[in-house]
Amino acid sequence: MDNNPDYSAPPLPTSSADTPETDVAREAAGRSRRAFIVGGLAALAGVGGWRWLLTRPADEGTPWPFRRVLDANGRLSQAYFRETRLAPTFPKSMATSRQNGNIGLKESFVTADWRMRVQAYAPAGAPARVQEFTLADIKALPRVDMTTELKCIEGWSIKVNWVGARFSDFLEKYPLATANGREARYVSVVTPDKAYYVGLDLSNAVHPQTLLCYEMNGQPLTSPHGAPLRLVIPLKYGIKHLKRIGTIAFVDERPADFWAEQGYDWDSGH
Ligand SMILES: Nc1nc2c(c(=O)[nH]1)N[C@H]1C(S)=C(S)[C@@H](COP(=O)(O)O)O[C@H]1N2
Ligand SMILES: [Mo]
Repeated sequence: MDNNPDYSAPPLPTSSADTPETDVAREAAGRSRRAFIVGGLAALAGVGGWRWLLTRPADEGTPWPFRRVLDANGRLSQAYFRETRLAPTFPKSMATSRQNGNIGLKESFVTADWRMRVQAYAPAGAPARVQEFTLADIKALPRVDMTTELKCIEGWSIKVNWVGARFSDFLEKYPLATANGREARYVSVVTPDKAYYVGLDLSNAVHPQTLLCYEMNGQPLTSPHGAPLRLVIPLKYGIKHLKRIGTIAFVDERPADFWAEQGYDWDSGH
Protein backbone atom coordinates (compact mmCIF):
# COMPACT_ATOMS: atom_id res chain seq x y z
CA MET A 1 0.00 0.00 0.00
CA ASP A 2 1.24 3.45 -0.75
CA ASN A 3 -0.70 5.87 1.35
CA ASN A 4 2.24 7.71 2.77
CA PRO A 5 2.23 11.39 1.93
CA ASP A 6 5.56 11.50 0.09
CA TYR A 7 4.43 11.39 -3.45
CA SER A 8 7.11 9.93 -5.61
CA ALA A 9 6.84 10.55 -9.28
CA PRO A 10 5.71 7.78 -11.58
CA PRO A 11 8.42 6.12 -13.65
CA LEU A 12 10.27 8.37 -16.03
CA PRO A 13 9.22 8.56 -19.66
CA THR A 14 10.47 5.71 -21.71
CA SER A 15 11.91 5.95 -25.16
CA SER A 16 9.64 4.59 -27.83
CA ALA A 17 9.92 3.41 -31.38
CA ASP A 18 7.50 6.06 -32.55
CA THR A 19 8.55 8.63 -35.09
CA PRO A 20 9.85 11.66 -33.20
CA GLU A 21 7.73 14.78 -33.48
CA THR A 22 10.44 16.59 -35.41
CA ASP A 23 10.42 13.92 -38.11
CA VAL A 24 6.67 14.01 -38.26
CA ALA A 25 6.79 17.75 -38.80
CA ARG A 26 9.34 17.42 -41.57
CA GLU A 27 7.44 14.63 -43.18
CA ALA A 28 4.29 16.68 -43.15
CA ALA A 29 6.13 19.54 -44.80
CA GLY A 30 7.60 17.10 -47.34
CA ARG A 31 10.92 18.86 -47.17
CA SER A 32 13.58 16.19 -47.15
CA ARG A 33 14.43 12.78 -48.49
CA ARG A 34 14.98 11.54 -44.96
CA ALA A 35 11.51 12.61 -44.05
CA PHE A 36 10.22 10.61 -46.99
CA ILE A 37 11.97 7.47 -45.77
CA VAL A 38 10.69 7.98 -42.24
CA GLY A 39 7.20 8.32 -43.64
CA GLY A 40 7.56 5.05 -45.56
CA LEU A 41 8.67 3.22 -42.44
CA ALA A 42 5.86 4.72 -40.42
CA ALA A 43 3.37 3.53 -43.03
CA LEU A 44 4.80 0.00 -42.87
CA ALA A 45 4.78 -0.04 -39.07
CA GLY A 46 1.20 1.09 -39.18
CA VAL A 47 -0.13 -1.89 -41.12
CA GLY A 48 -1.48 -3.66 -38.02
CA GLY A 49 -3.39 -0.55 -37.15
CA TRP A 50 -5.22 -0.70 -40.43
CA ARG A 51 -7.30 -3.67 -39.45
CA TRP A 52 -9.78 -1.48 -37.66
CA LEU A 53 -10.08 0.92 -40.54
CA LEU A 54 -10.71 -1.87 -43.02
CA THR A 55 -13.78 -2.89 -41.09
CA ARG A 56 -15.26 0.62 -40.93
CA PRO A 57 -18.09 1.66 -43.21
CA ALA A 58 -16.90 4.08 -45.86
CA ASP A 59 -19.21 6.84 -44.72
CA GLU A 60 -17.68 7.09 -41.28
CA GLY A 61 -15.46 10.01 -42.10
CA THR A 62 -12.18 10.81 -43.63
CA PRO A 63 -11.51 9.09 -46.96
CA TRP A 64 -8.75 6.52 -47.21
CA PRO A 65 -5.80 8.45 -48.58
CA PHE A 66 -6.26 11.14 -46.01
CA ARG A 67 -6.47 8.54 -43.26
CA ARG A 68 -3.18 7.19 -44.50
CA VAL A 69 -1.55 10.57 -43.96
CA LEU A 70 -3.00 10.78 -40.48
CA ASP A 71 -1.69 7.31 -39.71
CA ALA A 72 1.80 8.13 -40.95
CA ASN A 73 1.72 11.15 -38.69
CA GLY A 74 1.00 8.92 -35.72
CA ARG A 75 -2.14 10.85 -34.97
CA LEU A 76 -4.80 8.53 -36.29
CA SER A 77 -6.45 7.28 -33.16
CA GLN A 78 -6.12 10.66 -31.50
CA ALA A 79 -8.00 12.12 -34.43
CA TYR A 80 -10.74 9.57 -33.87
CA PHE A 81 -10.85 10.36 -30.19
CA ARG A 82 -11.18 14.06 -30.91
CA GLU A 83 -14.01 13.41 -33.28
CA THR A 84 -17.08 12.03 -31.65
CA ARG A 85 -16.38 8.36 -32.25
CA LEU A 86 -17.92 6.27 -29.50
CA ALA A 87 -17.35 2.63 -28.72
CA PRO A 88 -20.50 0.58 -29.31
CA THR A 89 -22.68 -0.08 -26.27
CA PHE A 90 -24.71 -3.20 -25.51
CA PRO A 91 -27.61 -4.27 -23.29
CA LYS A 92 -26.49 -4.88 -19.74
CA SER A 93 -27.80 -8.45 -20.00
CA MET A 94 -24.88 -9.27 -22.32
CA ALA A 95 -22.27 -8.45 -19.67
CA THR A 96 -19.91 -11.16 -18.43
CA SER A 97 -16.56 -11.12 -16.68
CA ARG A 98 -13.17 -12.65 -17.03
CA GLN A 99 -10.14 -11.79 -14.98
CA ASN A 100 -6.82 -11.06 -16.62
CA GLY A 101 -3.61 -9.51 -15.32
CA ASN A 102 -2.66 -8.95 -11.70
CA ILE A 103 0.42 -6.79 -11.95
CA GLY A 104 0.21 -4.11 -9.27
CA LEU A 105 -2.49 -6.01 -7.38
CA LYS A 106 -0.30 -8.32 -5.34
CA GLU A 107 0.10 -6.32 -2.13
CA SER A 108 -2.47 -6.78 0.56
CA PHE A 109 -4.62 -3.75 0.42
CA VAL A 110 -7.12 -2.00 2.67
CA THR A 111 -9.69 -0.32 0.49
CA ALA A 112 -10.88 1.93 3.33
CA ASP A 113 -7.43 3.53 3.54
CA TRP A 114 -7.23 4.12 -0.17
CA ARG A 115 -6.73 7.60 -1.56
CA MET A 116 -6.22 8.56 -5.18
CA ARG A 117 -3.26 10.93 -5.31
CA VAL A 118 -3.30 13.38 -8.19
CA GLN A 119 -0.29 15.41 -9.18
CA ALA A 120 -1.52 18.61 -10.78
CA TYR A 121 -0.05 19.86 -14.00
CA ALA A 122 2.95 22.05 -13.18
CA PRO A 123 4.43 23.51 -16.36
CA ALA A 124 7.76 25.30 -16.48
CA GLY A 125 9.07 24.22 -13.12
CA ALA A 126 6.04 25.39 -11.16
CA PRO A 127 5.93 23.64 -7.78
CA ALA A 128 4.36 20.20 -7.82
CA ARG A 129 1.01 20.01 -6.07
CA VAL A 130 -0.65 16.77 -5.05
CA GLN A 131 -4.31 16.48 -4.13
CA GLU A 132 -5.87 13.41 -2.54
CA PHE A 133 -9.31 12.01 -3.26
CA THR A 134 -11.47 9.45 -1.50
CA LEU A 135 -13.77 7.05 -3.26
CA ALA A 136 -16.68 9.15 -1.97
CA ASP A 137 -15.26 12.14 -3.89
CA ILE A 138 -15.35 10.11 -7.09
CA LYS A 139 -18.83 8.72 -6.38
CA ALA A 140 -20.10 12.28 -5.84
CA LEU A 141 -19.47 12.95 -9.54
CA PRO A 142 -22.23 12.13 -12.09
CA ARG A 143 -22.72 8.37 -12.26
CA VAL A 144 -22.26 6.83 -15.69
CA ASP A 145 -23.52 3.32 -16.43
CA MET A 146 -22.41 1.72 -19.70
CA THR A 147 -21.92 -1.72 -21.19
CA THR A 148 -19.03 -1.84 -23.65
CA GLU A 149 -16.62 -4.36 -25.01
CA LEU A 150 -13.37 -5.07 -23.18
CA LYS A 151 -10.89 -6.18 -25.82
CA CYS A 152 -7.75 -7.87 -24.62
CA ILE A 153 -4.79 -7.57 -26.93
CA GLU A 154 -4.33 -11.34 -26.52
CA GLY A 155 -7.35 -11.82 -28.75
CA TRP A 156 -10.44 -12.28 -26.60
CA SER A 157 -13.18 -9.82 -25.84
CA ILE A 158 -16.19 -9.67 -23.56
CA LYS A 159 -18.95 -7.20 -22.82
CA VAL A 160 -18.75 -5.64 -19.39
CA ASN A 161 -21.09 -3.32 -17.55
CA TRP A 162 -19.14 -0.49 -15.93
CA VAL A 163 -20.26 2.20 -13.53
CA GLY A 164 -18.09 5.16 -12.68
CA ALA A 165 -17.37 8.84 -13.16
CA ARG A 166 -16.25 10.35 -16.41
CA PHE A 167 -12.62 11.39 -16.28
CA SER A 168 -13.77 14.60 -17.98
CA ASP A 169 -16.28 15.29 -15.19
CA PHE A 170 -13.54 14.77 -12.65
CA LEU A 171 -11.39 17.34 -14.45
CA GLU A 172 -14.26 19.74 -14.80
CA LYS A 173 -14.77 19.76 -11.05
CA TYR A 174 -11.05 19.59 -10.22
CA PRO A 175 -9.16 21.36 -13.03
CA LEU A 176 -5.84 19.69 -12.27
CA ALA A 177 -4.74 19.24 -15.89
CA THR A 178 -4.44 22.96 -16.61
CA ALA A 179 -2.19 25.64 -15.20
CA ASN A 180 -1.03 29.08 -16.34
CA GLY A 181 -3.43 28.91 -19.27
CA ARG A 182 -1.81 25.70 -20.52
CA GLU A 183 -3.03 22.13 -20.66
CA ALA A 184 -1.00 19.00 -19.98
CA ARG A 185 -0.46 16.75 -22.99
CA TYR A 186 -0.37 13.45 -21.16
CA VAL A 187 -1.78 11.60 -18.20
CA SER A 188 0.15 9.02 -16.21
CA VAL A 189 -1.84 6.47 -14.21
CA VAL A 190 0.00 4.19 -11.78
CA THR A 191 -0.98 1.48 -9.27
CA PRO A 192 -0.31 2.19 -5.57
CA ASP A 193 2.74 -0.10 -5.65
CA LYS A 194 3.90 1.45 -8.97
CA ALA A 195 4.22 -1.99 -10.56
CA TYR A 196 1.71 -1.28 -13.36
CA TYR A 197 1.48 2.04 -15.14
CA VAL A 198 -0.11 3.40 -18.27
CA GLY A 199 0.24 6.63 -20.22
CA LEU A 200 -2.57 8.31 -22.14
CA ASP A 201 -2.91 11.41 -24.25
CA LEU A 202 -5.02 13.88 -22.30
CA SER A 203 -7.33 14.09 -25.34
CA ASN A 204 -8.04 10.36 -24.94
CA ALA A 205 -8.48 10.59 -21.19
CA VAL A 206 -11.27 13.14 -21.59
CA HIS A 207 -13.21 11.05 -24.10
CA PRO A 208 -16.80 10.73 -22.80
CA GLN A 209 -16.47 6.96 -22.31
CA THR A 210 -13.24 7.13 -20.30
CA LEU A 211 -14.29 6.33 -16.74
CA LEU A 212 -12.88 6.24 -13.25
CA CYS A 213 -14.79 3.05 -12.59
CA TYR A 214 -15.94 1.65 -9.22
CA GLU A 215 -18.61 -0.91 -10.16
CA MET A 216 -18.53 -3.82 -12.56
CA ASN A 217 -21.52 -5.93 -13.61
CA GLY A 218 -23.69 -4.47 -10.85
CA GLN A 219 -21.24 -5.00 -7.97
CA PRO A 220 -18.53 -2.89 -6.37
CA LEU A 221 -15.22 -3.70 -8.04
CA THR A 222 -13.53 -6.72 -6.48
CA SER A 223 -9.83 -6.74 -5.79
CA PRO A 224 -8.83 -8.84 -8.84
CA HIS A 225 -10.70 -6.37 -11.03
CA GLY A 226 -9.01 -3.34 -9.51
CA ALA A 227 -10.84 -2.28 -6.35
CA PRO A 228 -11.54 0.35 -5.37
CA LEU A 229 -11.08 2.32 -8.61
CA ARG A 230 -9.88 1.42 -12.08
CA LEU A 231 -9.59 3.01 -15.45
CA VAL A 232 -12.00 2.10 -18.25
CA ILE A 233 -11.26 3.38 -21.74
CA PRO A 234 -13.27 1.35 -24.26
CA LEU A 235 -11.61 2.68 -27.41
CA LYS A 236 -8.35 1.16 -26.23
CA TYR A 237 -7.28 -2.40 -25.53
CA GLY A 238 -7.56 -3.94 -22.07
CA ILE A 239 -3.90 -3.21 -21.31
CA LYS A 240 -4.81 0.47 -20.82
CA HIS A 241 -7.65 -0.32 -18.37
CA LEU A 242 -5.40 0.01 -15.34
CA LYS A 243 -6.79 -1.71 -12.29
CA ARG A 244 -6.41 -0.18 -8.81
CA ILE A 245 -5.48 3.43 -9.49
CA GLY A 246 -2.97 4.79 -7.00
CA THR A 247 -1.69 7.99 -8.55
CA ILE A 248 -2.50 10.14 -11.54
CA ALA A 249 -0.14 12.81 -12.89
CA PHE A 250 -0.65 15.44 -15.59
CA VAL A 251 2.56 15.98 -17.52
CA ASP A 252 4.04 17.22 -20.79
CA GLU A 253 6.38 14.29 -21.40
CA ARG A 254 5.00 11.02 -22.67
CA PRO A 255 4.71 8.93 -19.48
CA ALA A 256 6.05 5.44 -18.97
CA ASP A 257 3.73 2.64 -20.02
CA PHE A 258 4.18 -0.94 -18.88
CA TRP A 259 3.18 -2.70 -22.08
CA ALA A 260 4.65 -0.11 -24.45
CA GLU A 261 7.97 -0.96 -22.80
CA GLN A 262 7.36 -4.58 -23.85
CA GLY A 263 6.90 -3.49 -27.45
CA TYR A 264 3.14 -3.01 -27.65
CA ASP A 265 1.73 0.03 -29.39
CA TRP A 266 1.84 2.97 -26.99
CA ASP A 267 -1.53 4.23 -28.09
CA SER A 268 -3.20 0.78 -28.15
CA GLY A 269 -6.41 2.08 -29.65
CA HIS A 270 -8.60 -0.25 -31.66
N1 LIG B 1 -3.08 -3.21 -12.36
C1 LIG B 1 -3.31 -3.92 -13.48
N2 LIG B 1 -4.27 -3.52 -14.33
C2 LIG B 1 -4.49 -4.23 -15.46
C3 LIG B 1 -3.73 -5.38 -15.77
C4 LIG B 1 -2.72 -5.76 -14.86
O1 LIG B 1 -1.99 -6.77 -15.04
N3 LIG B 1 -2.55 -5.02 -13.72
N4 LIG B 1 -3.99 -6.09 -16.93
C5 LIG B 1 -4.74 -5.40 -17.98
C6 LIG B 1 -5.25 -6.31 -19.00
S1 LIG B 1 -4.12 -6.98 -20.06
C7 LIG B 1 -6.59 -6.53 -19.18
S2 LIG B 1 -7.17 -7.42 -20.51
C8 LIG B 1 -7.58 -6.01 -18.23
C9 LIG B 1 -8.48 -7.12 -17.73
O2 LIG B 1 -9.41 -6.60 -16.81
P1 LIG B 1 -10.30 -7.63 -15.97
O3 LIG B 1 -9.37 -8.52 -15.20
O4 LIG B 1 -11.18 -6.79 -15.10
O5 LIG B 1 -11.09 -8.40 -16.99
O6 LIG B 1 -6.97 -5.37 -17.12
C10 LIG B 1 -5.87 -4.56 -17.45
N5 LIG B 1 -5.48 -3.81 -16.29
MO1 LIG C 1 -5.30 -7.73 -21.80
